[in-house]
Amino acid sequence: MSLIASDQFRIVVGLGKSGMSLVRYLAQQATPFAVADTRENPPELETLRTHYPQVDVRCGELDVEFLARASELYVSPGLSLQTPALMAAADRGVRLSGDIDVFSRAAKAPIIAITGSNAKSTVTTLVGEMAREAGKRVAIGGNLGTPALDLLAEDVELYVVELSSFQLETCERLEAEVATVLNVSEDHMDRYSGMVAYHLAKHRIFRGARQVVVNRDDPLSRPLISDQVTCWTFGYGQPDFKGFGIRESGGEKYLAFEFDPLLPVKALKIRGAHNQANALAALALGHAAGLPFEPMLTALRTFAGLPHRCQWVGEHKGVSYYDDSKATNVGAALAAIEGLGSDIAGKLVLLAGGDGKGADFEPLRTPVSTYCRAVILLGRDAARVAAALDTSVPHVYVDTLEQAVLAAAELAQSGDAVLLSPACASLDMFRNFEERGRLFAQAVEALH
Ligand code: UMA
Ligand code: ADP
Repeated sequence: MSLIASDQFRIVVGLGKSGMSLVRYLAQQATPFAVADTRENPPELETLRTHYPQVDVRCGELDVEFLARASELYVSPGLSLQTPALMAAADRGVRLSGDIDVFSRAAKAPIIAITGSNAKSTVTTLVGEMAREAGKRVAIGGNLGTPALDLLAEDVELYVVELSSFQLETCERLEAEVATVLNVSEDHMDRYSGMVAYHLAKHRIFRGARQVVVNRDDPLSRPLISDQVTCWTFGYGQPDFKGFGIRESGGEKYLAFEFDPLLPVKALKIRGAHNQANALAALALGHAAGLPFEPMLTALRTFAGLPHRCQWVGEHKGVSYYDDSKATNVGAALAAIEGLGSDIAGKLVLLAGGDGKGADFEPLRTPVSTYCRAVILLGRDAARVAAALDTSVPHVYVDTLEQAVLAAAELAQSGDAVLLSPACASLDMFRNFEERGRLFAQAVEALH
């Protein structure tokens, strides 16, 4: 393949899952391209060499001269656009783009696009289940599992994609049928210059959207849109026109649309007030996309939640244990503490700490004081978490998750819940949040 600068020549930067999906797509389209990755041995190198031996791959430090030969770079969401070599290529007129732009241009069916600091995977999966239940040929993925480009197929009737702020940074115009920013709270402050930059990245999801879904309880979720764009809302309060919310009828709480109750809250399998908001968001997105209520409500009745998201993993001596290992930021832990704390008879023993990603833990102070009997701390930023909490709630420092579970079991009383909701990433001690959650469940099992 020749490397003459041309309007056609692309370079895929980053050979992980999304990079490999671009390779497959570009090869199928017969678009000339090469691949670069800063790692000596990127995860998909073997796959590329086996199936596309003719493709030029450059591993190790990015070479600006090489990158500048392309008209466009498809940059991995894992790489910051502030990477000096990428900025230098952009200065030389190379366009920086990503897999989501390519996906949106290629997709022929409507797209439901979901971002937010938290609850993306839960809501994406739930909307996918609703569409399936409604008999639609639906493809579900994006940041969640299958890269967006790998979802493309002729017979798909609806795409439901979870998008991260990293993916949205390189997305010029998504043109979703329905788009939402579920909520905005601090995350990834090790990658962004501040909340404004993070917020701007998330709100790129609304570019070209025909309908939007807004969280009434979070002003940062509200886009600036024209009157032509239909706006649906969700939130805990009573809903009004075009709104989903909670209504009481006969002393019972219901998920409701406008003035009509739809489903008793107690029919939901997913626990906590935050999951009621997630159910309402999913209903709003599905309704906007034209899904009928009946199958959507069936999906809500059966959805038991995703692993590691406030997942019940066992009971011991009258204490329930919940794995919320996916709570890798403060906003997520906050939702779990308030959501579960207000839902149980006793108090919470919270397990927190890990890689704090530069976050401010101050917002945890009041909910921890209100709902927690004690806090067990572990990981690199344990002391930083502790420093933000009220000293009236006892703190215990431990070195391992096994010790954490033993300490929690000692302190918890019957009717309490032990909640692993670390407010931190797991990477300082574990391979990923899944491993942290699995080891927690094993330690709980070992109590018996
Ligand atoms: N990296 C390099 N050099 C490179 C390219 C990547 O060092 O040239 C490193 C970076 O540290 C980067 C990591 O490798 O963070 C992963 O990059 P990758 O290109 O190998 O990633 P993919 O396998 O393509 O996975 C990406 C998303 N990862 C990130 O955004 C970090 C996956 O989201 C997503 O599922 C996948 O595309 C398919 O769309 C994961 C994630 O952690 C689950 N997302 C973050 C989150 O949810 O908080 C945003
Ligand atoms: P994401 O894909 O955005 O990380 P998940 O659905 O995987 O979202 O949930 C991650 C964590 O976010 C959960 O473990 C929970 O602690 C928290 N969470 C769930 N629902 C909400 C919500 N509505 N608001 C804030 N945090 C939430």
